[in-house]
Amino acid sequence: MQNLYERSLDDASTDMDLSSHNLNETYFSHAGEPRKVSRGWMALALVVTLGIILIILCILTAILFGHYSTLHHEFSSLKSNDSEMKNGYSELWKSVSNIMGDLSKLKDKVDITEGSCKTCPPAWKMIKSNCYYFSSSSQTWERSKELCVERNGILLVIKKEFEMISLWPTIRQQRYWIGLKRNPENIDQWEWTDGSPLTFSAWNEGEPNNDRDNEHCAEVLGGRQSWNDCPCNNKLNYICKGVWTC
Ligand code: 2F8
Ligand code: CA
Repeated sequence: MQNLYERSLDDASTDMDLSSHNLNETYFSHAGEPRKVSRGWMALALVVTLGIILIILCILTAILFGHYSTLHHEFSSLKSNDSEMKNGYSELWKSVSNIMGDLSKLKDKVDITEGSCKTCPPAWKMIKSNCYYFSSSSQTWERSKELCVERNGILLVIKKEFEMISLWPTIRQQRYWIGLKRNPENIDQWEWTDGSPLTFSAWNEGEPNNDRDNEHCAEVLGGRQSWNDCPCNNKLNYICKGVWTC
């Protein structure tokens, strides 16, 4: 004889069996053995999907690598073009500078005492029929030389003393670079920027002294109406001379 508690436990157990049976019915009746096949399909599908993803990744990597190689190649050729252009530009610049020097020498042969200019470009000064540009900004010696060529002139080359004398009133107390530099192969030898040697000099007393072995360019000292050697990297104002055109 079961008591009420035992009966209700039995009922509950029967319910659980039933629901478990139902579950088996719905899950295993159709699945049963096929349950294993289904897992196999899922695994296969997973492998296929992963395979496809892997292939897509490989293709994308190959495409990206292809793009990278093309870009790298283009970048390298741009870089080499750039350096070729820079070399060409610097060669061209040297040629222009040399031509300006040759013109200056040629002009010296033509002009005995004075220049032949009737007018000068704006900001240039006419002195004894020559045109000169007295800069208002200061630059290194090398940059001053370039800037004079850009202005169709030459960093001041003076072949005769009377020309130097004609410039002092305009130079006044200022210091300016002139186109005179030591020959790098023989530092005791001074050369004008047109390549010609000194034909006269106006060195200040005790100059050129090559202070600290670092004074390879020449300046005019307006206050002393003479020349001094000083470091080429110093920044000074500069004087250009119109060479061929006025
Ligand atoms: O006393 C002359 C001497 O004066 C300066 O050096 C102290 C000049 N230096 C510069 O202008 C940088 C020297 O060139 C000059 O000889
Ligand atoms: Ca000096």
